[in-house]
Order: sequence, then structure tokens, then C-alpha cells
Amino acid sequence: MALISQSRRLRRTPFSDGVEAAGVKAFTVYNRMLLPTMFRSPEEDYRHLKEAVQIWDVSVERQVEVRGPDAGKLVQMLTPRDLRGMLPGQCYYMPVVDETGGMLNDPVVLKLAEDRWWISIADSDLLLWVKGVAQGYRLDVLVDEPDISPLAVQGPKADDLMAEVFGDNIRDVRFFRFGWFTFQGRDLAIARSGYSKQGGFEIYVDGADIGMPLWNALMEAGKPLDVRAGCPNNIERIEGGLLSYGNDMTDDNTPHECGLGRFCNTATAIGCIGRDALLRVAKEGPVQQVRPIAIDAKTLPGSDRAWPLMAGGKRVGQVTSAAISPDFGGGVAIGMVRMTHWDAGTELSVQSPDGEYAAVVKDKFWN
Ligand code: THG
Repeated sequence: MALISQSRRLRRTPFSDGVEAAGVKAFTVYNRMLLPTMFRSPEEDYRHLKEAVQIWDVSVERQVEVRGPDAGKLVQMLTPRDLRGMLPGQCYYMPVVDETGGMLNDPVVLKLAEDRWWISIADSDLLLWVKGVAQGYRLDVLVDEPDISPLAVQGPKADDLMAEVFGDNIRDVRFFRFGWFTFQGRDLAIARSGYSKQGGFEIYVDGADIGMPLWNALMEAGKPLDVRAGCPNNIERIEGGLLSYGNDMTDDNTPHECGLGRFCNTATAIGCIGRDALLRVAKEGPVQQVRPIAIDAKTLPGSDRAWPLMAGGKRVGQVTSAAISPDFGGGVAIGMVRMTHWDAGTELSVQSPDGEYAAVVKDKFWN
């Protein structure tokens, strides 16, 4: 692989200096910003994530801030998830759909106050959609991207590390809740959340100037815990069934196809854009859906395209993410499978660029 050329269009983050000093080996681009993908090797990073604690520069999870009297109304227009019961201090995983019910993004939303929300986005230009909706409906809101950069602390020793830097009260933050904690005189929202199944926190770092001081404080305090710089790990997130927008789903998919029907309350999410379309698909049910797929392979290539899933000479779906799992042996994958072939135990074959492999639909992800 060649190098990626630097330019102002490809944004660095407040933690890029620390990421480079830690020996990052590969990046991807996400929301026009650098996202590390490998430090030592995918397998070494994976093992360490499952046993210790890592600091992840996930600044690419940009915030769309919605502020003002119509903020709650606007956020509810974006999603089929019913937000009426949501309290300040809570995070919700929130599908965002267009007028046809197609997925535009799958952010985590934080309710800071009735009139102030952060939408922590996946890789699509959601800011433009939210601004467009606000303008089109003449809502009384301000919509912008503040200087907030999430820093994730993930792994089984995350609580111990965070307690060293922020105090023991951090241990009481519950899953998908956030509290306010002070670092160098600045109040930071810290949630128990993150893009792994190993547990941990996300610190919403307010102001690029405290990025490296916080990075260094965590690295220093974590020395006895074997802390390392890390990043979302493709093997671990596939095992855990964490979906990747743009990979496992696009605007061609409804939330129901993505297995996100449990985050849709379309009947009561009054005002949601795409509600009529979703009421139809919710009633009829999807004709294809995301499934865990085991692949009988010892090595697999990278997945820069969908791999056809075949049965009896016919295409019945596609694998959208795949990796070899050190812990579960063989290939683990996320696929989109037609309803005729989506039952657990269904035997398929997958056409990877390196050849055809036997595959089977699993009943659950690997956790
Ligand atoms: N954290 C924050 N923002 C994000 C992500 C994140 N924005 C982009 C991307 N990741 C959004 N995608 C996801 C996908 C899954 C989860 C979070 C964000 C997730 N899901 C849990 C699960 O499936 O087990 C639990 C969801 C729930 O129960 O509500 O955590 O990682 N800030």
C-alpha cells in the first residue's frame, strides 16, 4: 500500500501527535478525518484489547450539536426511536433514516438538556442533513459541529485506569449514561460506552488544547495496567456484531434489515421523517436481514467490497465484513441474507476474492 498524502481536507485530530508517537501503522478515513486502524498487528491489538486497556482516538465520531427551543423536536424528526422517555445524562443508539426509511447514519445521541443534544455520528455527512431539516422546517435551533473529540478507554481494565485519572466516582457511571468529570479545570462528559464489547468509557474532550495533556495523563496513569494506544478492532467488533455504517449497511437498507428494529418505535415516534415508509416495512417485515456468518477459512483477504453469498447456484446475500478470529477459530463475518436462507444453520458458500469458502448462518454473534 502507498502512503496517504497529507492535506487540510483530511483532518488531523487533537490526539494525532500521541497516535503517531505510539507507532500507528495504518489509518482509515472517516468523516474526512484520520482514524487509526492498526498499531502492532490486528491480532496483537485484539488480544491486548481483550486483556488490558487501550486509549482510542475516535475523534472521527464528530458531534452534531443541536441547541435551542426546537432541539428536541428536531432530534425526534431524525429518528424512529421514541425519545420521549429520554432523560438528560442518557445516551441512545439512534438509527437516522431518510424519507424512504433508508439508513443515513447510526449515531449515539447524548441528551445534555431539553434544549441541547449531541449526535455522535458514524461515517456520513449527517451535519448537512440536520441543517437542511432545520432550515426546511424553519426550526428555532442552532446546528453545528463543536470542537468535541471523543477519546475512548476500552478494555477490562478501563475502570481502574479511569478511576486513577477522574476518581472512583467514575465507576458508578452506568452503561449508556454519562456524567460530568473535571480534567485540568474543564468539565468533560464521560459515558460508559464505546465501539467494543470489552467495556469502557468515552470521554467527550471539549477543546483540542487539552487533547494531548489528557492523552498523556491516561498513558502515564495506565503504565501499571499495561495501557497502550489502540483503535476499534475489526476482528473484535465483528465477533460482537457491532455494525459499521458504509460497510454493513447503507442508505439502501432499512433499520429493520440492519437488525435495528429494536431501536425503532415507529408507531409512537410521531414526527419522524420516513415514518410512513417504516410503518410499511415494520408491518410486512424485512425480506433480508443482517446475520452472523461463520466462514470455514484459515485466512481471509481484506473486504473492500461485498462478497456474494451463494446457495444452489443463486445469490442469496452478501458478506460485508469478515475476519479470522483467534478466539473462535476460522472466519467470523457480518452478512446481509435473504429471508429464504437466513435461518440459523443454513449452509451457504461465500465468494471471496481469494476463492470460495463454505459458510453457515449462526444464531448469534460471538459473545
Ligand atoms: N460511540 C460514539 N459515537 C459513535 C460510535 C461509538 N458514532 C459512530 C458509531 N460508533 C456508531 N455506531 C455504533 C454502533 C454500535 C454501538 C454504538 C455505536 C453500540 N451498540 C451496543 C450493542 O450493540 O451492543 C449497545 C447499544 C444499546 O444497547 O443501546 O454500542 O461507538 N460515541
